[in-house]
Amino acid sequence: MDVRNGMGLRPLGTSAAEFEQDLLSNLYYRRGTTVESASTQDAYETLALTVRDRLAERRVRTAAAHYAANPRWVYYLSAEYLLGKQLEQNMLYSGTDRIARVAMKQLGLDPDEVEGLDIEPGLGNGGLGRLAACLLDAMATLDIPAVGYGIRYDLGIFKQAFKDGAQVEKPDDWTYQGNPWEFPAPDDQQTVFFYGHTERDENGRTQWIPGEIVLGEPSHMLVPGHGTDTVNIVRLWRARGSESSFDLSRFSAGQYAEAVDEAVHAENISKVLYPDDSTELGRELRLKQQYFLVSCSLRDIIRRFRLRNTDWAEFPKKTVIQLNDTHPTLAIPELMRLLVDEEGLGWDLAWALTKQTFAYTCHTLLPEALETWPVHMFERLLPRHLEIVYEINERFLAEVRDRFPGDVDRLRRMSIIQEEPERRVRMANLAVVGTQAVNGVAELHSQLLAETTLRDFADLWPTKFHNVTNGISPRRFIKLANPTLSSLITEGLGSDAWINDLDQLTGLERLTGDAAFREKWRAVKRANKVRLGLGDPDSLTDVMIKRFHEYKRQQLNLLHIITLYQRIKASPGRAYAPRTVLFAGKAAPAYHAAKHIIRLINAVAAVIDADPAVSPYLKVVFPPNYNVTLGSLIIPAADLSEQISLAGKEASGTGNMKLALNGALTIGTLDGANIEIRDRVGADNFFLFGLDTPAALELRHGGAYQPRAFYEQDEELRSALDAILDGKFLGVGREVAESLLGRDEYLTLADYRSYIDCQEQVEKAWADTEQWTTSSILNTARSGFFSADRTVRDYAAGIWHVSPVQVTR
Ligand code: OX2
Repeated sequence: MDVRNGMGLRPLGTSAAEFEQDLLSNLYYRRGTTVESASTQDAYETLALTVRDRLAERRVRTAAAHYAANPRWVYYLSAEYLLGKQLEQNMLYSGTDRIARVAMKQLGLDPDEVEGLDIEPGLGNGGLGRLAACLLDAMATLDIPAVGYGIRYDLGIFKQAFKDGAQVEKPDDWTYQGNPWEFPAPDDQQTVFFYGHTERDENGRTQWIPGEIVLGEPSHMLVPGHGTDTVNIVRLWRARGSESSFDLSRFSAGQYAEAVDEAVHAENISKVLYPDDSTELGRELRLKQQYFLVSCSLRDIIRRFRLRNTDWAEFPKKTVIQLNDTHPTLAIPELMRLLVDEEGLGWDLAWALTKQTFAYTCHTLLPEALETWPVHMFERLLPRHLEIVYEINERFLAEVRDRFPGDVDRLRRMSIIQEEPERRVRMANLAVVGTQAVNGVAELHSQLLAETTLRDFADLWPTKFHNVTNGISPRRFIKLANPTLSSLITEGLGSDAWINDLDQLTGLERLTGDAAFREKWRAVKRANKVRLGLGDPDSLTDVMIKRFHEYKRQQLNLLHIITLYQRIKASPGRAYAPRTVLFAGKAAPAYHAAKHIIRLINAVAAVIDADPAVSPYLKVVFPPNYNVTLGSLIIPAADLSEQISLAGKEASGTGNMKLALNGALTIGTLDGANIEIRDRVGADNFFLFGLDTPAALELRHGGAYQPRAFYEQDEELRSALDAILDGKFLGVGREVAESLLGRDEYLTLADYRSYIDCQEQVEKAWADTEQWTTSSILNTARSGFFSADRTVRDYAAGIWHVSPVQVTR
């Protein structure tokens, strides 16, 4: 049924002429202007609305189909989403990309200029936030009823700029010009409590008397599926002061700042993504954000449940809530509070329902990345939740005591409350105890989680632990990012069905023998380098794009660059294969060691650039402000993908998958999903180096690791580090060299020689263009497994137990 007809609305046309009419109409009625006087911003907003209208119609039908089916829903709770730009994606998914451009030209508008105004909502930091976006995309594409919940931060991830080579951070006021993709939903506003105390009422029920009340204002963006009519949503909450938070009498008395004090305080909750947590207040704000997200979302989930259901026993049958890392873990005690205190359910029933409802994805192995909150802060902000956590813990520890009598050490390790050196709430322990499934994000990661980080829990509940290897959206990361390669693949395979069925890429394998296809393959890669516009398109484009973190080891890449530089300086006459090394990524504002690495890279780049003996062969580029948009330009241009973290540290990586899918060869360690990439693309098409996890653990924890010994034994390594220490690179970066010679936490010096040798293998392979082309095609052909569609199918079958709901016309 066409819902519009039922409502007396005219269907939206599919021709360029009809699109043009709708553009004119939206320009007139929504922006109050005409083509003659429209600004580019008017044109952009109008284009967005005209595209959005086509998806809105599908959204209405999706909501109707879902309501009728009363299915089991997936609710994805995440503090971060890196959705990327919306316009191009929504044009593709609504099938309007071609007609929209024709219509704009008809109206005398420049499509590229207009589309250039689309902005990227940077509501996340890195892989975790982008994974959330890829999974939403795949859920919609697979017709899974789902809602993503998050926070509508006023300011997204900071904009990175360089000043004298050092990172500086600028605020990202992403909705400064408005956001045409957003639908406000004021009717679904929620009320959130903070602080205060608890009381027992006459029935023995606990009541939380709050000390602060904040409003959660929802809006949503559309999450269309590709090649289907399903349009899901991502609902984002923004904090608002309640009406009473504005003090009119103070305002009248001229106390303007004091008058809005309370409102500002409330609104600060959704002000910035991950506020600086180097102060106590900053940390409390972050905990507040987490509870704000959880409280608004759970009430909304319950509201939605009640539209079609009355019996609480049905709740887990209709609801699965996936916790994206520990940030939304407060949802567990919050659901208990709602069920026990507000709904009057008994503890045991409430706990059974809660546990069945939740699942938890862990994204790290680094102990320092496992969140804990001081008990005193938790208690002040969320007094009732602390009582509930204590109760959960007490009952849980009784179970452990039963299973492992007398094992006091185990109790201490597994307790949700850490006692020493300070009492803290361990969020990962709470997340494992309160869920029916826990998963890691790559095979190695899941295995290590069960053997090390969460070992005691895996002993207790072995079947609770799963692996779901991450994946990426083929729509975003090849179809949209790499249109020329996509066309070539479609031409080679004879259809574009591979976009929603990425395993079909294996059909490219037989084309490795087709000379004309190979020629086109190389031409596409070259054209993508020209499009990127950084460095010689005929040079080996060597790419490292990711957050800056010592465990990821950008410093190892840098040592290789310095070694190359010194080799060229030492033997200038030789013919070196030109290489462009590209870095992109941000460092956390307070992470000084990472910022030193950034500064040193920029200094090395400048020194090389200024040296005519070296610059024809080696170039280092570092475009600032890496984000989804910039990634989409870099990834298609890469020949070599640097995935060089210390083995056992990178949970999965997803950039590694994007680069392989776009025909880059990987140089990498046996870490995270690199292992699965290598298994699939074949060892011959992957450059492996470095310690594996057991060797790294032994070296690190054997206590005998001495980075200085490597420095002393290896002349090239010594000379690279000495150059930094001697101030050869604008006097910058001594901290980096000193840290490597001091503790070298991530065994960079131990892996240096193996890495350098492996890079020589890369050079040899690059010299054989034909062999490289074959490897490149095979990397793409064999990357189908890394589609987020496969990831979502794994979640659906192994953890969520949900089925698709078709949206019919
Ligand atoms: C990242 C992990 O570091 C990365 O390895 C993984 O691919 C990504 O999550 C998606 O699973 N914060 N970000 C991550 O983990 C945490 C914690």
